[in-house]
Amino acid sequence: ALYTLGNHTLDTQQPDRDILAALIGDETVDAELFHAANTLKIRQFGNKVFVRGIIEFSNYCRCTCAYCGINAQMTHTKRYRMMPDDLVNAAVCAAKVYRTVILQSGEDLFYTAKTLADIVRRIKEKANCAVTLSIGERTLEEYRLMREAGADRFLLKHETANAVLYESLHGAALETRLGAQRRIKALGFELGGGFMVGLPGQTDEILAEDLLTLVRERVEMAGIGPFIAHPDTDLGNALDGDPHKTLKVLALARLLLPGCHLPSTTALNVKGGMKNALLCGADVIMQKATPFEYRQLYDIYPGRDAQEVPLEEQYETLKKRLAELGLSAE
Ligand code: MET
Repeated sequence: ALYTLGNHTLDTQQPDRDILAALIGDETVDAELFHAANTLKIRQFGNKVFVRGIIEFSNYCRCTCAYCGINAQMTHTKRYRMMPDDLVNAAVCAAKVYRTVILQSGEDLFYTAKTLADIVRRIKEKANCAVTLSIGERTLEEYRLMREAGADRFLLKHETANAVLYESLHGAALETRLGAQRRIKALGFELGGGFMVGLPGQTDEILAEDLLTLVRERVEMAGIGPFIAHPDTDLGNALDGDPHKTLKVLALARLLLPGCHLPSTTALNVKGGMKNALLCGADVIMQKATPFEYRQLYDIYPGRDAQEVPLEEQYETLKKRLAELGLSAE
């Protein structure tokens, strides 16, 4: 499709990096951009919002991601991990409310691929839900065990498409991450990618490259959230990402990837952006289904909602909020 936005023309078949960057930087196009993204989202999904339950089952992590409050260097973080039986039970409970359950953790090798595969298999035996894994980088053979056990989808964001910035934040090469995404995709998982908006040193050209990376890697879902500085990390004094710019990038992602699932990310919700996200391209919401005792401890960035509201009640509250926007939970 061709979109005329202000004095820019975006060809979504042949998206141009400089045009995307110019659109991100030009505030006169915002109203038109948001309108185009919302129109396309409604054409794709009607007034439906897909609601997922996420269980954050371990905050142990071997990685040193500079932005992350549970990275391996956070020696003051109180660590927890759920035992497999407890995780299966929590997932089966979550599946009574949500049709998709996301299992997320730090990169915690306590859970071997076989352990994770067994967990997935048991959940799929007991509950009629889709299972999404978000557990970081593993080998092809490890991912294969999880896929064969019935895991449907996998979230692994590229975080930033700029190789220098990626390496400075992760102490590892961007190609390593892209390689893991390609293994996931090759095994037939639905691949969820995504990135942060407002990282220190990020430019609009880099954000344009982030959008093109989603297209190139053929992601089926993409989480796009503002960077939020965690005070205990090396980036503790950095400025947070701009929620408004995040919405613009989200809207552009909708135009580039019409059928892609785009959550209103938890980080954007923290910044009060949920309503706006759902009105400019997002079609997915993630709700916490982590057992109450662990919610505070999964401290990846500050301001996250650790309220102890039972899942059914949380879901009813969300449905009411969505109804006020003319949307219905699916
Ligand atoms: N460790 C996983 C990843 O990096 C899950 C999200 S980060 C807490 O993809």
